[in-house]
Amino acid sequence: MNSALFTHRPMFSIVLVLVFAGLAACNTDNEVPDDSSALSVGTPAPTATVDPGMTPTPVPTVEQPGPGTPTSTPTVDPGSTAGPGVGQPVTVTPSPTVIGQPTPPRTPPPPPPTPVAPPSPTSTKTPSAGPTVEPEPLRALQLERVFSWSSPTRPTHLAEAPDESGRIFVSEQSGRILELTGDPTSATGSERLVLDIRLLVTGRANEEGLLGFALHPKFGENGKIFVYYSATGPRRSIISEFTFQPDGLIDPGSERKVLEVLQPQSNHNGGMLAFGPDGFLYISLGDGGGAGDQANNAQNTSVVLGSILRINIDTPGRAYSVPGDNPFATGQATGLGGGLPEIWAYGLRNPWRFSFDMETGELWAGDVGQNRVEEIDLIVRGGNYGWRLKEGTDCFHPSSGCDQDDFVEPVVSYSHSFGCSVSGGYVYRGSRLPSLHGAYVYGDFCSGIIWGLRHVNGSVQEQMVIAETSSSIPAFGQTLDGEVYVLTYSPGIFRFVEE
Ligand SMILES: [Ca+2]
Repeated sequence: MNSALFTHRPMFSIVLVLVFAGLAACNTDNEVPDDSSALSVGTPAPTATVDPGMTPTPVPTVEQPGPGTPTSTPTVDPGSTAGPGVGQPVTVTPSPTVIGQPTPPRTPPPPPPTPVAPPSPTSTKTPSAGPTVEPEPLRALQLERVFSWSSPTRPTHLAEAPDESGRIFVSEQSGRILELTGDPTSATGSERLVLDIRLLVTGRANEEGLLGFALHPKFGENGKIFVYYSATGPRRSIISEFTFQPDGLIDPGSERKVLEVLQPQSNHNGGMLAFGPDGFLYISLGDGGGAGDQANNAQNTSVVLGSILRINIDTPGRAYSVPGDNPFATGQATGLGGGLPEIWAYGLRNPWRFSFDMETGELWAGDVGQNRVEEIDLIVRGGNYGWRLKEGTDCFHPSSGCDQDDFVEPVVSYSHSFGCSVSGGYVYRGSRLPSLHGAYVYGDFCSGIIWGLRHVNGSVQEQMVIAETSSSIPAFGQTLDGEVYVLTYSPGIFRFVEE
């Protein structure tokens, strides 16, 4: 049954108000979402469902920026000193097969993000049974092109099917998903188009499009894939389920809409989808766009904008249900002390990419800043990440004297001297690179800088620039063996290598 779209009525109203308020005049800012947070991993996925309390209503649409995507207007926020906005046409130096090779150090050298008091770890997930790797100190790495026969255009995500098939998929912002087959390091392989919904997806703006996808944890049994895309009439974000056919292709006619969210502006759409170790689907949504979150959506828990949501999509007969242990599962959408039941964490500006540490279950996110600071967060249940009162560790609104006590501080942050739009990555759990094992890898869309961050027992133990590229880096991907891949506009997909 195709149906069930929803928008909480309160939000629907607010969105409409925003639309008519003519926020179009807002500056465009560069932002990229990221992921963060420590989920209570290891806890049995509650199957109890709490009625969201919302009846499926015609879902309004909203748009969000693509990877590091710029706002509806592909213009760089005048206030930004950084490079081109994410997702914008960025001048990329034709990259050789290997990027990151003898690259002259940039000036000024990227300063290590400022370590900030990290949120207390809440993850308790049992480490997965994998090869035991003794971590070595972080070191500079090179980037080697892989899947050399494939050059996805404006890639947004890469993931491996969570079964034994070894199937790897990569999405393009325009609305296509490709399957890559073959040894990543071999000279030959194949690329197959498995889904093309370009006619459903709008890409009018830099931050809109097919922004993310997630394969169902039981993909091997049900062949389900969830896709996040932007649509028009009205402008909205749609999260839909599709099903693979026996021939290995996704049936475009199998769409079942799970959630629709009106978007007042074309930028700040979040767009990441991922299943947590608890089996629930997590969804990132930006603050609604424009600049400065003029409507204060991120701090308003009666709207889903500026949040990471957590829902149970395995609910027979319903589009989805809300896990009983969501922070506002039994609350009312009244703001103070309550909120929409789908919200897992809020106070986020544009959490473009987030991911779960496949060993600890912690939820890492990169939240794209406004004009000055990019941040990496560990997302915890019910956490308020501070936007728009704070941008990273700085006060934003008000510009001084902002509340310093009630927000979860970033794990690390960096100024726009080193980029302009953070692309959250993954914790490397592969066995090939001991120096990267257990380190969270993230980058900046605008500067092409990639950092490694080792966070141990709630503290930043190590952090350094592990690679510098001349490419826009919209996102990273990870395969089941823990390897981390770098998606670029160079074009091409890369992996880290030593020496
Ligand atoms: Ca923040």
